[in-house]
Amino acid sequence: MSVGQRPPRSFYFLGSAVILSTFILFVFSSEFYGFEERVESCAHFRDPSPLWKQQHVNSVSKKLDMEPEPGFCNYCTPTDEICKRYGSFNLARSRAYEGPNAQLKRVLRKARSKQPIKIGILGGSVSMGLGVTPATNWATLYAEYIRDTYGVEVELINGSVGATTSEYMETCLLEHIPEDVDLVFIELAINDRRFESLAVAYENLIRAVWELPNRPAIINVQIMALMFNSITMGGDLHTAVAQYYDTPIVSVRNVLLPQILQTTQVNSSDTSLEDYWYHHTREGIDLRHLGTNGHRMIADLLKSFTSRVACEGWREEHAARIRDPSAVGSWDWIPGPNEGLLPNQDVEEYLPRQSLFQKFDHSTVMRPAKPFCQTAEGTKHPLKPLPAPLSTEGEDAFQPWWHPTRPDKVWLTGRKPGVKVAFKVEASTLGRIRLTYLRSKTYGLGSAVCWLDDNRAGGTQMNGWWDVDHIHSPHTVTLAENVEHGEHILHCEILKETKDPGGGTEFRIIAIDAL
Ligand SMILES: *[C@@H]1O[C@H](CO)[C@@H](O)[C@H](O)[C@H]1NC(C)=O
Ligand SMILES: CC(=O)N[C@H]1CO[C@H](CO)[C@@H](O)[C@@H]1O
Repeated sequence: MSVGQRPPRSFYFLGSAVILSTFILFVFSSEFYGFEERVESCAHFRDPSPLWKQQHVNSVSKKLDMEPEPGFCNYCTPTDEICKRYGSFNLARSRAYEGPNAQLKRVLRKARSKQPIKIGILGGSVSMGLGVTPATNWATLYAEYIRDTYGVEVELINGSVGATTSEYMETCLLEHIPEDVDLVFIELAINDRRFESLAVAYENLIRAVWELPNRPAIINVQIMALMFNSITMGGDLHTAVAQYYDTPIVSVRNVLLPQILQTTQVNSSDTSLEDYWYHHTREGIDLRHLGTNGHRMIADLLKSFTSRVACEGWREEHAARIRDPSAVGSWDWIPGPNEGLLPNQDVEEYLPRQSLFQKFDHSTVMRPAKPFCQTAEGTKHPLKPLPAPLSTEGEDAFQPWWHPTRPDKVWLTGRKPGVKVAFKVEASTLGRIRLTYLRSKTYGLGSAVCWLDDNRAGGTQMNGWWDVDHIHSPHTVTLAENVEHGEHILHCEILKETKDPGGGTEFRIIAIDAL
């Protein structure tokens, strides 16, 4: 029955509706009342009044021999310089996902106990420092902040790589940061395009970092590029993954974009904000790379975020010490065994057993990630061919080669048909083995077949020649998925046949990796 056909409501009808809804309201409120009697609401413990908080914190301090709150507890008080500069409104916006930060609190506790902290950065060209000096790079500023705040030794390892994606970092991260890092920043939001495959790779990267020996804390830094076909980028798919793994996100875009949009709406030729925050080149403003001011903003947002978390951690520890469960900053009520909706289990630093991209079930437990990666340019993990007879030896063998004008670009190169090369690879979480090789129209590149273990018949042919002008580009092929975890042998052999019209048979391997 459509709205127009509805019969007029009689008084009787209306009256019964009122009685009915009153009854429902009664049932609901008595239900709710009953619930309130059983379990006290969070509000009971978490009085939102700032005045109450203030008094309470003071009383906690009194109980602890007046131990004053540390300096980093000054969030948006008159001594908070960062809050003065950006305003609490923008700081709040920058925290795209905040979370409880169990890992980061643990790392900051370590810093407070004066143990050295190792910080690793896995980012793109912005974090690498394109457009700024090393001293004004956000990573340098942040490391200084930790050093100064806690008076500890901080080792900063900037493992950023220009023009890289999560698909590379998920297995090759240990080429760029050491295994024993305490804190890892991931800055790939504008390097990854908005492809689901890259969000999956990003998930693999988070799992791989998570399982490093020190169980490092992860902070996702999302910056902003405004030169692509859409404003939304891979980072927007990362956000869902980051939340699933309970890793915080600090977003520059959340802060800057509304400002830029509004300013240009008022005056469309106004570029003052872009000029201020971004890097300038001879060709003009570079809307991919933040400049010195942009780097300072990233560092400031991260400092503000970190001090908030540090303060919350400090308050929790102090509250726990005096066993006052209602103290500010302590967890909300923990339900007893027979009440509440959440079981009292420790999920504070729990790595989800399933991938976000799998169907939920009760039995899947992903195997620990053991990222495996060897690259032709690698210094820590270079490509290592196995000895004869698995690999051809002598002057025809695959060997590292680079053009004299570009010594930074290295390929493991073989040239003659029949030349073989083999590598030991180790699969873990996914049982996935990949190879990356170079494609070019003009380098005289031929084809190779690569296979795993004894399965030559199931091998994959790879063609180094492609019909694309002026682009000499890496291409990654998945050779196998869901293979047994553990060691495998990856074989390649150069073929006689080639797609190159000039008859070239050279084949250049860039990397092999497994997860
Ligand atoms: C708009 O911005 C441009 C560039 O900053 C400036 O030259 C111009 O005077 C502005 N126009 C108005 C109406 O403010
Ligand atoms: C500030 C800083 O540490 N920059 C370094 C980041 O990492 C890249 C790659 O290792 C270096 O080239 C930068 O100097």
